[in-house]
Amino acid sequence: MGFKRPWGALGTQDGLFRLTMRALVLLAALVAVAAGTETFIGHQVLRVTPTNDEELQKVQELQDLEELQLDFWLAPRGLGHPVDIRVPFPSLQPLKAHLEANGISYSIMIEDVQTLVDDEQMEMLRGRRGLPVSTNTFDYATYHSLDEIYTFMDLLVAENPNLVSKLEIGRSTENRPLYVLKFSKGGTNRPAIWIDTGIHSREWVTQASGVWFAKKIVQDHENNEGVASILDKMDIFLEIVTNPDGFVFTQTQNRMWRKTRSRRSGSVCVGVDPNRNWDAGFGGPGASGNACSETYHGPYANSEPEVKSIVDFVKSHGNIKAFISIHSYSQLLLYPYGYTTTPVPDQKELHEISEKAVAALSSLYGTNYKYGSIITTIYQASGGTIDWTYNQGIKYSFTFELRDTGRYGFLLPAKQIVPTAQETWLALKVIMQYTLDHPY
Ligand code: 0X9
Ligand code: ZN
Repeated sequence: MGFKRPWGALGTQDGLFRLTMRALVLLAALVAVAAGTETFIGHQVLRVTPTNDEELQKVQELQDLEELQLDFWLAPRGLGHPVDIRVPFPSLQPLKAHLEANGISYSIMIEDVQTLVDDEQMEMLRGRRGLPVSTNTFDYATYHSLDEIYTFMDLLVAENPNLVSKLEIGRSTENRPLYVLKFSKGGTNRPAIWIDTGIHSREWVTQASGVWFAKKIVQDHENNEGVASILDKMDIFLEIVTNPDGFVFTQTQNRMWRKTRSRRSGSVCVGVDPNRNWDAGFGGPGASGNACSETYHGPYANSEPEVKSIVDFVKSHGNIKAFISIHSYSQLLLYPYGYTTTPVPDQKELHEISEKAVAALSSLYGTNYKYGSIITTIYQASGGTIDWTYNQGIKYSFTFELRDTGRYGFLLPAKQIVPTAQETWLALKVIMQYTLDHPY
């Protein structure tokens, strides 16, 4: 009728939907600001891939520039390996100028971090109807709160009392229970497999995968293609939310929180890197003594209750034969050591198992994984989980870095949860089956 709406397609249902969505996102942002939640508006994730020593040096130096508040999603690993940096909006221009001045090229992996955080938030709110009531109707394809995951565990135990039980191995700094699911067909102190997810709280696909593994174990516990033969001889222990304080913090205050939430006098900075706090090369190169660093090793080994509780559990159990600690992202399967270049005595065997596990993983969706020792494949990291477990005599000590390779990084869309868990499960089964077949 000659009248043109200034907002284009808004007359259509689609336009209305988009406007509603935008209003909801805006509302969510306002609620976030009101709640003191960290926002990432205008933050970008930049990728730099050093190609010579000078560039590598320059990129490494960036880690010490506290004023820029850079968040290294992928720390420097060496020549030819990408470094991913979340850059707050005010630091973007200075950093880009600095890189350009030094002739270092970069690409933008994520244009606006907050957009992905908003998308994730919207996805979580979609279809949320209170706490889960059954593990059969539980939505495995979305991210969940701590309460939902803890309720899921109770449901799983209640539904399968002869297979699943829940242990409290300790309490977090903020006094949250540290729960471990035990899958057992009986026996006393059978040889066992340990799996943990979520020790770094922002690596959300790992806790979500842990939930999926728990259900999968129950579903396949009588299936010989599944875990029947494994569970006939061994127990499985699964700690899904290994860093609950950090996890709650990622959902209420700061999506990008990695560490624990312990405080110490003399520093305003909170938290310890729980993958630098173990008693294996503790405090050595590849960890920081600066309490404000994302790789702060803590005041002493096992200072974090989240770590100490596992240490005590592993020691008192005394019969753990495989220990698998799950992180994201990068698509890697790693074995010790991280703190020293000295190869482990079982290097050849661990390498062969990794090759088979990665082949199984890739067979499902073609996801490409690399594998090797931590120090040769990623970087030197001291005080790490599996270096300690290996030195305790747990030969089959592995750690995964799940999807992806950086398109979304820690903000992996929820629709990738189930495929990630499914493919990872194939690799886990290879390691568990090998452990069963090679008693020691
Ligand atoms: O730096 C780390 O702790 C690990 N990378 S992460 O992005 N997940 O923080 C790498 C260290 C190697 N050890 C393990 N992956 N456990
Ligand atoms: Zn991690």
